[in-house]
Amino acid sequence: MQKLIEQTALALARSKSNVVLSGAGMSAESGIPTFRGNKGLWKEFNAQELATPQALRKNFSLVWQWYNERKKQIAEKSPNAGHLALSRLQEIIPLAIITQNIDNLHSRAGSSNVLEIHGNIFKARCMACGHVMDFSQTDNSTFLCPACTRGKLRPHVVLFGERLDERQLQKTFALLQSAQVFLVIGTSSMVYPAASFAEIAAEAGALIVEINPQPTAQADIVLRGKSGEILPQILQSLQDFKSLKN
Ligand code: BJW
Repeated sequence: MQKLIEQTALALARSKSNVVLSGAGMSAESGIPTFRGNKGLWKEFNAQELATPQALRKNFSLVWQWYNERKKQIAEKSPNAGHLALSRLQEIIPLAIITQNIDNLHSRAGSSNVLEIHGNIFKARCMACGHVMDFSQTDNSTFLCPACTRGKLRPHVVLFGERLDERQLQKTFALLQSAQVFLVIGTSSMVYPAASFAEIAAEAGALIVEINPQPTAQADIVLRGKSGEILPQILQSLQDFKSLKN
């Protein structure tokens, strides 16, 4: 494993464009449940009833209740050693982060350049005019948009069957084309379009590194383990290279 970590650190140090794709496993060590697997959210909750536009139309308040509960739980959690290592890496090497997570933990760890392609649970969006705003309320009332004053607010998240934001997708595809190293961290790679990003980056010439305790995507370097343990080791190794060079 140490050799693979050093190989990854060296590749990151040499590359002009490093890109991370993170998924729910990135936040597992912060105590936020993943979606799939034995203890995943989809074992306990029905995605069709809670995370689709049909559910939002049929049972608006139930969907809000579910997101409010999760918002309260997430607000009590903190970034873990993996989030902090990525944020520290951004100070040393060029590194962009594409995240499927809506938990805001990359930003709270101090990371910049984060594309939240599935939205952000601490934001709401107007169903009439599309205005997006910070939204910390967790009571289950229906709120109207302060911008247009007529549309209902919904959670600013991407539900199954909904399109991802076009501008975010354009930025994402530009990153996939330019990436020299692409780190796939803590995602089962089952949900599209994110599940196709590693393949697109590989076709464009990126070295693919996967960090996950379970086998998932095809990768050139597979670091089998928890991101909160492996990312700090990559950071350490990269700092060692840099100090040797100086
Ligand atoms: C660790 C770890 C540790 C654990 N360290 N790792 C067939 C039928 C129906 C639909 C489709 C279909 N084929 C394709 C689709 C489309 C659909 C889709 O992909 N479905 C698949 C399930 C098949 N996709 C969509 O609908 C997307 N939109 C779209 O495609 O639009 C196109 C369109 C075109 C034209 C008109 C309209 C639309 C939207 C997808 C939105 C996903 N939304 C959710 C909910 C978001 C809000 C919320 O959080 O509530 O996003 S679902 C859920 O899955 C969430 C996640 O972001 C996403 C991905 O999950 P992730 O992150 O991979 O988590 P897990 O749990 O799956 O995996 C965790 C991993 O971590 C595991 O591998 C562990 O081993 C690992 N791990 N501990 C490192 N410590």
